[in-house]
Amino acid sequence: MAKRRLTDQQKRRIASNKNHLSQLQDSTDSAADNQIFNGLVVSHHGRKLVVEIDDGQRYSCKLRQNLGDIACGDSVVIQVDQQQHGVVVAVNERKNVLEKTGFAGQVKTVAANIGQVVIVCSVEPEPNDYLIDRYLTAAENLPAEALIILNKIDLLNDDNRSTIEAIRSTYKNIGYRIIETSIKENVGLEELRAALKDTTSILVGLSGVGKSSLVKMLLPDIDIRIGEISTASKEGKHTTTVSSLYHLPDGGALIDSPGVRDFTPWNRNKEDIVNGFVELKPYQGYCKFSNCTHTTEPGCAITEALNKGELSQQRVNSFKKMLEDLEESARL
Ligand SMILES: Nc1nc2c(ncn2[C@@H]2O[C@H](COP(=O)(O)OP(=O)(O)OP(=O)(O)O)[C@@H](O)[C@H]2O)c(=O)[nH]1
Ligand SMILES: [Mg+2]
Ligand SMILES: [Zn+2]
Repeated sequence: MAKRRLTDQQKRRIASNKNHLSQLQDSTDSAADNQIFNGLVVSHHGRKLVVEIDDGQRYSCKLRQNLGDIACGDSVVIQVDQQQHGVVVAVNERKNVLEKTGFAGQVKTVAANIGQVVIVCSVEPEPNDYLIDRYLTAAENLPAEALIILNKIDLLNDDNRSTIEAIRSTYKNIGYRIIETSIKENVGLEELRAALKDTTSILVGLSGVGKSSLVKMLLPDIDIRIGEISTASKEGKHTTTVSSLYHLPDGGALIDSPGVRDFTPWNRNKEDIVNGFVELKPYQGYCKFSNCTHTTEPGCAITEALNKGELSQQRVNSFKKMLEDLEESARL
């Protein structure tokens, strides 16, 4: 590969990003024999990242300590030495960033520059509606499109049908798109393929719902681990441990992420929660009491709408639970 220094255009682009100017100057001082590229973070594990540059070449890169939390989907500047070792020297401005709270309340970056959050649920393991609502809140606040996948519909039977029906109608009624898929029976895959075109989507959801299986189905040639689910607990075994980005043949990219283990919401404040429940927004501010908890107060606009059948009880429960969880985390 031809040795390349920073072009004037690259210099201008980077220099315009004031946050990273000092980092870049720092790096170019010692860059005489190094090549500099713009690239995309396609996987990230600990302090090691894999960065893909424009021509498709991938470099395993280290991370400068002062750059903060970098994630899959980040656009970065890397410096590659003669041994082909890369170092990330700057992060370009992000469009958005998806975060979660891990153990002990620590906020972790899941992915950056997301166009669509694809919430993958399955017939087995059974969907968790509070988790779906948390992801929808996150998507609304990024902001990014939200899409719900109901995978493994080949496993529908008389025992689980009503649960799945309830999920389907709740989210369709408030305007979210749901695609039903089965990898086993080849259902919904073309619809999914079309929905993923020309944007960067991240697959999120419980372990074992089939996120990696969907990626494998769309990109049969890639090497990706698929895990069995436990026959006893019907839960996944956390097979995927690192988020990875894959390019789709029709345009667009797909990030596979590890199944969630913890249930701590990552809402920063009450406004995020209010903004996250699209169908509740029209009622906000119409309760008699400004500090209404929407439980037993008279003149509660949300309770009235619930009684009229205009809202879903499950969604209102999630809304209240998210507000309670936020208060609780503020007390900690
Ligand atoms: N019956 C059925 N099984 C499926 C389907 N899709 C995936 N599976 C199975 O579900 C199990 C879990 O699949 P994975 O793709 O590893 O799940 P995942 O969501 O990536 O899980 P984590 O990486 O742990 O988060 C595997 O045994 C798959 O074969 C489907 O449509 N129908
Ligand atoms: Mg997986
Ligand atoms: Zn109220």
